[in-house]
Amino acid sequence: MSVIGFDIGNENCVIAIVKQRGIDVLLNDESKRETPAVVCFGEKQRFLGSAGAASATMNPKSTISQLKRLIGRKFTEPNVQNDLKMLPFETSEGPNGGILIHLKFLGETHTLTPVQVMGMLFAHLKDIAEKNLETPVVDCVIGVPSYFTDLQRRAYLNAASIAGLKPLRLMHDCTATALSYGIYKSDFSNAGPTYVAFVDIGHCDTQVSILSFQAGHMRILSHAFDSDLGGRNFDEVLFSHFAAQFKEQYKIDVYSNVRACIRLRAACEKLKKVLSANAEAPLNIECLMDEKDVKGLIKREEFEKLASGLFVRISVPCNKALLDAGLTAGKIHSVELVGSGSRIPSITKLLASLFNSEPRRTLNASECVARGCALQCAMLSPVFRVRDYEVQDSIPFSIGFSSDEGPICTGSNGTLFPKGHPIPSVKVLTLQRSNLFHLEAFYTDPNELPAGVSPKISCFSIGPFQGSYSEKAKVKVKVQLNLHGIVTVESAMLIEDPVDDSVTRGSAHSKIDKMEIDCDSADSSTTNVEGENNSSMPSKLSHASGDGVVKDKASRRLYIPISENIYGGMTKDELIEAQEKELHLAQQDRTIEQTKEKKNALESYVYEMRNKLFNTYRGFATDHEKEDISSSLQETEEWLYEDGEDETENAYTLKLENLKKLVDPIENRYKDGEARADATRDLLKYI
Ligand code: ATP
Ligand code: K
Ligand code: MG
Repeated sequence: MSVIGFDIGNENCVIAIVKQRGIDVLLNDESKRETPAVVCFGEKQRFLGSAGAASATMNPKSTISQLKRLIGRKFTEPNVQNDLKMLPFETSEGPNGGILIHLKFLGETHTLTPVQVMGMLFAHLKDIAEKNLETPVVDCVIGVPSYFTDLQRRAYLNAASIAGLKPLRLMHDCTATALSYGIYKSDFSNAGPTYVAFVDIGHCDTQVSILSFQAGHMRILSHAFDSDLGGRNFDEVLFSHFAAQFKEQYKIDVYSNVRACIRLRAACEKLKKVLSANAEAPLNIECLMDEKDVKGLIKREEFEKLASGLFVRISVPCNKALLDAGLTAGKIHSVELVGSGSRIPSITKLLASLFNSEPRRTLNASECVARGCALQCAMLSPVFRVRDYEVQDSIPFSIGFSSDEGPICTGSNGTLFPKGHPIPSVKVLTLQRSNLFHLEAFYTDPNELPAGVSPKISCFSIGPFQGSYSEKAKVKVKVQLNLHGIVTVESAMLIEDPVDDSVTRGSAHSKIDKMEIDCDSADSSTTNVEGENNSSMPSKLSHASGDGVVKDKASRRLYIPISENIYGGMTKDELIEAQEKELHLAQQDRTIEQTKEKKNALESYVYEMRNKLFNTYRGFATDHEKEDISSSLQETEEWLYEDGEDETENAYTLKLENLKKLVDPIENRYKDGEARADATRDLLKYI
């Protein structure tokens, strides 16, 4: 069983694997270490990853990219609408407020969710890994941005499950980076923690995390981000600049032409990369539109001026991360810069002045997330032995719960897991209920969330209760913030007290209720929270006094059924349907691939035999045979270019078999002849 780490970027994906001696990054079909996050629906088959990116300009309307931007988001979010304007494929609002992607494929219209398309990408990455390793790949750890909501995390898990993967953990990108940094380092002082800032600037986002390292242990102090600022924003600055320039200079409006937009954007990205290493860069695009060739030039200084607003924005999450970590720049031992978007030279300058220390590039900027994920996967897998190393991560958003009877008063605004709370964590709520009730999970502070994100998370129905309770019974609900950073209700239990022989069941209950009501009135809460496996919360927030009864060994516990409704999420049936659809599409692609292979095999057989017939096999066939075979080869060749151009796998196989029937006797004669000649030679040797 192999352990794998995936970095699913908005632009590039990286696959890393732990080997006995270290970590390797796997190469894709094109021997590249990064695989574009693109799924293209071609004329007959899907093209995934590198092949997808290669077909993008040919099939703009059916090439799906920037999935990370779309997954688990609402169609009407302003940021989503902005992104969709730049993407050439067709979309609409789904029944649950999500995004639907519409495209034509194999003569049918398909409606897909971003989760389904992400599932295809995962399946492709799984495929690359399996081809490399020649073993099935299931267990994995997947990198996610720290700002991902509960819904987006669940969406990644669903996409992975569509592909047949089992994520052992969704790991925050910067935490993965920090793990690949910290686990090998042995020079942390024992005197106290070493603080390191990680800045990851990717294609669409900027993430900053501050960590505290000690021997054998790393802890996240803060996660900050701009979920809407990455390399692509710099491309856009160049794009608008040249679009305006070309409008004036060449009288063309690239915005009116989808293909011209794609080509100019791609050229601007290249230009930006050239400017990272050169003081100026030229832009030349032939036949951009209206049969006009365009030319331009830009100096690095001018680019920096155009992008000055973006540089200012990078400092915002950096300062936020320091503030949330409770540290000043002077306390930061080093700043590690990763993500390929960070290769713009001015970014290094900016960070140097902000943190008062020159940023370092100790890690491989494009591979560190995947490598860290692979390491974490090895640590979580029972098959691998990895040195003991503790990774303590935290959630970036405060999460609270409310029930039908109003907010569950714990922290401020009903917060149960405050921002910065460790992952994973469990808390137990003690409630008084007489039958089925609901618990709502929500983000308690909208200001912490990326703009436009809904604070609603999920609703859990707890019940019905077995038996009837005329008065409120004590219910213990175990709420979990799991390793993926997702909140769930783990279990709900009805606590029945031991029935004293002399007391009836009903009266035993009213006795407890009274005690709980006493405690409720003391702090106007019907809730009692216990922190289980973390120490940062007081173990009791309300004055519980019924403890003696609950802890009584003889009390009975009855499990109460729980059902969950994830706002904007997928149902189990939808997931199964998506898995079946993916299997079907993958099978279709495989059939097309096999058909291509069979067609190629037939084609090369024709050429090979024509050649051999007049050379190698010349002396082994009669003139009549040669004529016969020759014309069959000719016929097959013509068929291949006409009626047989687009045939089934079976048709090609059959043609090949028919040709072989004619050629095999001659090939056999030739082989016999060769064998006899060999035998004669051997014999001569011994004479
Ligand atoms: P994200 O992390 O946002 O999901 P990602 O992980 O796919 O995206 P990366 O691969 O880290 O993103 O970075 C891609 C970005 O880096 C692109 O915008 C690309 O243009 C930019 N980039 C790559 N090389 C350079 C360079 N030499 N100079 C400037 N920018 C570069
Ligand atoms: K990446
Ligand atoms: Mg990235």
